[in-house]
Formats: sequence, C-alpha cells, structure tokens
Amino acid sequence: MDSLHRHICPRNCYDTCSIISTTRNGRLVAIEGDPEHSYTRGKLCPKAMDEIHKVYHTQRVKYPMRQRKRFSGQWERITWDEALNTIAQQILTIKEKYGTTLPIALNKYSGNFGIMRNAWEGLLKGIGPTTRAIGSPCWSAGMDAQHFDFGVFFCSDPLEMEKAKLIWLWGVNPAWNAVHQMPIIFRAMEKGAKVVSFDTHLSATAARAHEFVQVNPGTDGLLALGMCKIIAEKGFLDPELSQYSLGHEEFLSYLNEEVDLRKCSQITGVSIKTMTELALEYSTTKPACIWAGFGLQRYSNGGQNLRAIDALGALTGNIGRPGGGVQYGHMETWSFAGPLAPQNYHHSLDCKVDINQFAPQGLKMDPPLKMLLVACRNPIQQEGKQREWQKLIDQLDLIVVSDLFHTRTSLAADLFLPVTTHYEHWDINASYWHYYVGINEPAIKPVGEARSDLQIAWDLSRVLNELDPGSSAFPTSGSEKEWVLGAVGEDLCQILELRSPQELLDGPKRANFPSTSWQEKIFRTPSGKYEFYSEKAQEYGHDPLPKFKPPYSPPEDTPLRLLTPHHISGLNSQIYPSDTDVYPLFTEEIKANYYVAHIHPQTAMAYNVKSREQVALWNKGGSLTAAVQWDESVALDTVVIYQENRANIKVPHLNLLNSGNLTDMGPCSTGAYGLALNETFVGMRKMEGRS
Ligand SMILES: Nc1nc2c(c(=O)[nH]1)N[C@H]1C(S)=C(S)[C@@H](COP(=O)(O)OP(=O)(O)OC[C@H]3O[C@@H](n4cnc5c(=O)[nH]c(N)nc54)[C@H](O)[C@@H]3O)O[C@H]1N2
Ligand SMILES: Nc1nc2c(c(=O)[nH]1)N[C@H]1C(S)=C(S)[C@@H](COP(=O)(O)OP(=O)(O)OC[C@H]3O[C@@H](n4cnc5c(=O)[nH]c(N)nc54)[C@H](O)[C@@H]3O)O[C@H]1N2
Ligand code: SF4
Ligand SMILES: [Mo]
Repeated sequence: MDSLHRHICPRNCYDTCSIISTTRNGRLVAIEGDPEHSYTRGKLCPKAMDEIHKVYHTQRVKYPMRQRKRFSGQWERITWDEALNTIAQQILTIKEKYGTTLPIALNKYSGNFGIMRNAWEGLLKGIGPTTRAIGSPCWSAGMDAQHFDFGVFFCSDPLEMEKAKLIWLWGVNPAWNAVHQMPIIFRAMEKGAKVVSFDTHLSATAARAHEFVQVNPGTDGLLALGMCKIIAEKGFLDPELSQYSLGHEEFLSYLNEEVDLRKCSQITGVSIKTMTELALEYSTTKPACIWAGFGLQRYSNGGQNLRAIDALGALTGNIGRPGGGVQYGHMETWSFAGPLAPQNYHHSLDCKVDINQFAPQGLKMDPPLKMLLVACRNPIQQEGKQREWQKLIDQLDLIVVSDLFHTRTSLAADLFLPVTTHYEHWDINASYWHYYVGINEPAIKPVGEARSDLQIAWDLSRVLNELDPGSSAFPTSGSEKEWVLGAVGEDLCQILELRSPQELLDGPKRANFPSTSWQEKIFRTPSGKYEFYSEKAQEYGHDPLPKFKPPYSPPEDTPLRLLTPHHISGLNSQIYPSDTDVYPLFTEEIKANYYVAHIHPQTAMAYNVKSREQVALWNKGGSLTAAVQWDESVALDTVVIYQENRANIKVPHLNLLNSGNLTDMGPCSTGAYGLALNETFVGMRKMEGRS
C-alpha cells in the first residue's frame, strides 16, 4: 500500500519547498512538490528530484565509522556504542585536564536548516561552556545594511512580486538559486512588467530578463547613488519622504556635493545615459520591486552597497508599497521556543569564534582547542585558510563529522556519524524568503544505522551521564515528534494562527504578516523611521549615511577576479549524484579531476588558451589546475568557476584560492563579518601541452 508523507526541504535555499513523498512497502518511491502550497505549487527543482537516489545511494555512509589514520581513507565500521563512548570519554578527559569544556568546538552551518539540528548546541550547552562558530559565510553584510535602514531585515511576501510593474533583479540569480520565484516573475511579465537584471555577467536570470545591466563588481552602491542623484535632480522624490524617514536632507546634500555622475559611470561601467534612463523608469513606474541578492554583498563594501540600494527604494516611495520594496530576506518566522531555539542554545561562558576565520582564531585559543564536532557543514571545502586548517587539524585530538556522505572535511576526521535525511526524521523548517513554516515527518525508517542529529545528541548525553553522572544536563531520550512540536512556542503559534502546534501536522502554515512589509511606514529603527542617517551604523564603525566605499582592486600580480558562484546542479558542497552533464565536450578524466574555468574568449586569447586547454590559477593561498571553457557571458578579466563538487575531493579545491577577505558589515546582526568571496583575485598561466 502506498502512503504519503509531508516534508519540507531543509536546504539552504530561498524556496524551502513543501514536499509530498510516496512510500511503498517501506521504501521511498516518489517525491513531488505540494500542489497546495502557494509558493511550491506542485513543482520541485532537479536537486530534490534526485533525493530518492541520494537516500539510497551506495556511497551514503550508513554506519558509524572510524578512520584509522586521518586522510588515509581507511574507514572501518564501528558500533554506535564505540563511537559515542569515544566522544564522551574524550569530552570528560578534556574537562578533567583543562578544568573546562572550552577546548570542545562546534562548527555547524547550513547543510540542513531544520530546527532539529540545534540539538547539537543544546547538548553542548548541557555539558558546559564550549567554543562555537558564530556568524555566517553568506549574507551578513546585507543583513546589517537592512538592519540599519529598517531596524530589522524583513521582506514582503515574495508572491507580491507578481504585482510589480518593474522588477529589478540585482545581484541575484533566481533562475538557478530560487527557481520557484521565476514563475512569479514570469506571471508579472505576462501582465506587462519589465524585468531588468543587474549582474557582473550574463547569468541564467539575466538571459531571461528584458534588459541586462552589466555592473563592474562591487560598484552597485555607486550605481544606486548615481541614480538617487538623478532622481533627486529631476524632482521625482516621494513627496511624503520627510514624514517617515530620518536624515534624507543629509543624504541629498551628500549626493549633491560628493556624487559625480561622470565618475559613477567610469567606476560602475554603466553609461550616464543608461543610468538616467534606469533612474527615470524606476522613479516613475509604480510599483517597482528591487530584489537585492546575496551575490552583490559578498564584497568589502557589500553592506554599504545594499544601503545605497535601499535608499533608492526609499527615496522613490517604493518601500511599503504593495508589489514594491527592496527584498533581501527575513527571519521573522524563526521565533522558536525551548532548547532548540537559536536564542537559547548558547552557554553564557561560550567562546565565540568567527565562522569565516575558524581555523586562524581557533589556533589562538587558550586553553587550546582539542576536539571538533562538525554538523551540517563542510568547512574545509567551503572556507579558505587551508594552511591554518591543516595546523588546527594537527592540534586536535578528536575530529567528529556527522554527515550523509564523505566530504573534504571528513577526510580529516577520526569518526564519522551517519545522519538521517529529512525522509527519515521529524523536523520543522522556516523559510528565509517566503512566509511559511512547516513540519517534516519521517516517511521511511532510517537507512542503515543512521540516526538523526537529535537522537545522536540524546544518545551522547546518555553515555556521558553513564560515564560521569551529572556531566550532561541535556535530555537523554525523548520523542522526536514531541520535541519538534515543542519548538513551536506561543509566539510562533500566534504568528501562524495555530490553536496548537499539532495543527502543523495538516500542512505548512503561512505567518499572518501583512503581505507588504513596512506598509504602515513604521520602522523598527531607534527613530521608528526609515534611516538614511543611521547612528547605529555609526556605532558599528560605518559612515551613518550610505556613502560609497570603493571595493578592493586586483593586485598587479593576480589581475583576474575569481568568482565561484552557486550552480543550478548542486547546493553549495552537497552532492547530487545524477547531476546532468553540463560539460559534455570534456573528457571523463577532466570532469572527474578538474574544475572548469569559464573565461571570456577575449581574456582567454590574451592568455593564449582555447576551450578544453588547461590553466594554472594561483594566488597567495595556493594554486590549482582548471580546464578552460570559453564563455561570452563572463565579464572580461574574470574567471568563473561554479561552486560544485565535480572535482575529486583529493585534488586541490576551489577555496584554496579564497582570499578570506571580509565584508564591511555583519557583526550587528550575526556577530561577525561575512565573507567577501567575490574579492578573490588570481593569476593565470597556460599549462603547456595539456588539453
Ligand atoms: N568558493 C565558495 N565558497 C562558498 C560559497 C561560494 O559561493 N563559493 N558560498 C558560501 C555560502 S553562501 C554558504 S551558505 C556556505 C555553505 O556551506 P555549508 O554550510 O558547509 O553547506 P553545505 O555545503 O550545503 O553542507 C554542508 C554539509 O552538511 C551536510 N548535511 C546535510 N544535511 C545534514 C543533516 O541533516 N545533518 C548533518 N549533520 N549534516 C547534514 C551535507 O551533506 C554537507 O556535507 O558556503 C560558503 N562558501
Ligand atoms: N541551485 C542552487 N541554489 C542555491 C544554492 C546553490 O548552491 N545552488 N545556494 C543557496 C545559497 S547558500 C545562497 S547564499 C543563495 C545565493 O543566491 P543569490 O542570492 O542568487 O546569490 P549568488 O548566487 O551568490 O549571486 C547572484 C548573482 O550575483 C552576481 N554578482 C556577483 N557580484 C556582483 C556584483 O558586484 N554586482 C552585481 N550586480 N551582481 C553580482 C553573480 O554573478 C550572480 O549571478 O542561493 C541558494 N540557492
Ligand atoms: S533545493 Fe530549494 S528549490 Fe529545491 S526542493 Fe529544496 S527548497 Fe525547493
Ligand atoms: Mo549562502
């Protein structure tokens, strides 16, 4: 007999889809999008369609494993008892030797954004103060920017975009990264909306837009300021601006005195004519929606750039207008309760290490870090600072990775704890884009001996207490379903209009927020107004106004910019085994062992390289060999290598070249600066005789 189950895709993805699975004889046989979910609308992306394959994949790690020697690949199956005892004993040894549990560190981020994974933090809080990775490699600068302008970062219901008459997709690539937004954009287009994409290269989204504005990397803030100046000079400011904003006079004087359109055009690469046409179109078409993506803020001036874009929305009265606004994301449905709640899981004496500088900061700790727990994270693949990572690995007595598959990080691990997928456990997920929160129920029994992160946390707590009674205050058993429902506290019930959390079992619920953010023009800033002039920004060391700050320029010896954006066929470092072959012309050997570097033919010719020939790319971090693909969509003097796990994990990896540069903002909302990934520069040389 077939039975159906509800799931929420837990990946770090705008869409947070509602999924219905079918099982037959205890086996997962079909996955489809929930037709009743107004955002998912019955459709899923190719990655989700590959999940059945992934759940039963032969390479999925299904048993706890121990690696005889780090990086040897000699893994042997062990029992859960052995694995948990090894970890618990190590925790107790550390506590005895150092008189504290601070040498134990957790590095966790976004492999799975379900709330249940917070059991790791809950467990650690239960054993004492530990070292935690804080911050985000992803969106911190933009979050701070919106925080300074609006008081909190919040966006309208993304379904509202259908009402827009003009849509500016600014540094965002939904055709690959938020595929469910595309039908909404297409519906707006059918009703006559114009769509403009602002990007550094012709992305899949730009290719579907009416107009593509190619912006020099990291200069969007100046482009926005130039347009603000034009709008002010032409008299298209929102007449009610002074009623709901603070500091617009100061901002207008800055535009008047310091923003020079000729310089704007030189720096941004956008002509004054185009800038003027865009500015006039934006200020005279209502509603006009800007979606500012995460790509444009991955710079040392990323936060300031987003503040300038917000200002454009505010000056023209598009903020608070149905179908308008400056969309970035939100976390307003993340108010969970209990031990799984993000706000509750820190111990007051925890030591916080910046997730983007985990190894360098971790090496400086006193007492020294001795044990690393990794969950929902592949830090060695997804971060730079490889030399420091190697040193940290050498210093650690125990490295434990909980994951589904082997990763570049598990190569360095001593123990591997196999976890369940979202088809095998209870969970609850909120979106950082739309307004739904939903429950995930298990459809099948755990594959092999996999356990959920919550079950692992309970089990570890039990073993700790068996070895040393009272050593862990975290519960030692429970019902996953009850825990997950227990995370839906009163606040969340109110937002979701639930009489009881059980109602979530009937399907995802939409928060009762007004569809349009800031419609009342009451902001959550200290002044209650939209703040062009933000004292809070000043407190955090920024100019109070959204003034332009130049990005880094490429050094002479490494003159090419390396962009490593997200790819349609993967999700960050996660493996999707039946990836379609995006490089059919390359040999299997190349595909298995090398990244593919997309380079504009003009740049490639300057280095005398043709498609499928190989180049060495290098900078201070290291070097790697890549196969070249001529690609006219890429900007000049730029190399694009899509972030994916195509290359064999034993060959040098992409983030060897990651500069480790940080964004200008982030500490206000996430506790640390973000990663200025797009300010990575490389030198390039043809590898003679290699193709
Ligand atoms: N070069 C380059 N580097 C980047 C980026 C880039 O664009 N270019 N992007 C950056 C950004 S924006 C982000 S958000 C980060 C993302 O980096 P990470 O947060 O590390 O995310 P993932 O690579 O998606 O997943 C990490 C691991 O979590 C595992 N996982 C999945 N589900 C579960 C689960 O339920 N439990 C446990 N324990 N593990 C699970 C996955 O199998 C995977 O191995 O990378 C950053 N790094
Ligand atoms: N299929 C798939 N979906 C994903 C992910 C994935 O790996 N694969 N990752 C998820 C995660 S963790 C994230 S953070 C989001 C990211 O999703 P997005 O918000 O779309 O961000 P990015 O992919 O980093 O970059 C978007 C675009 O910004 C452009 N860009 C780079 N620099 C600049 C600039 O200076 N100015 C302008 N105007 N544009 C610029 C890039 O060329 C790119 O086309 O996607 C999520 N969804
Ligand atoms: S990865 Fe994104 S688009 Fe694909 S199913 Fe998950 S949430 Fe939906
Ligand atoms: Mo991200």
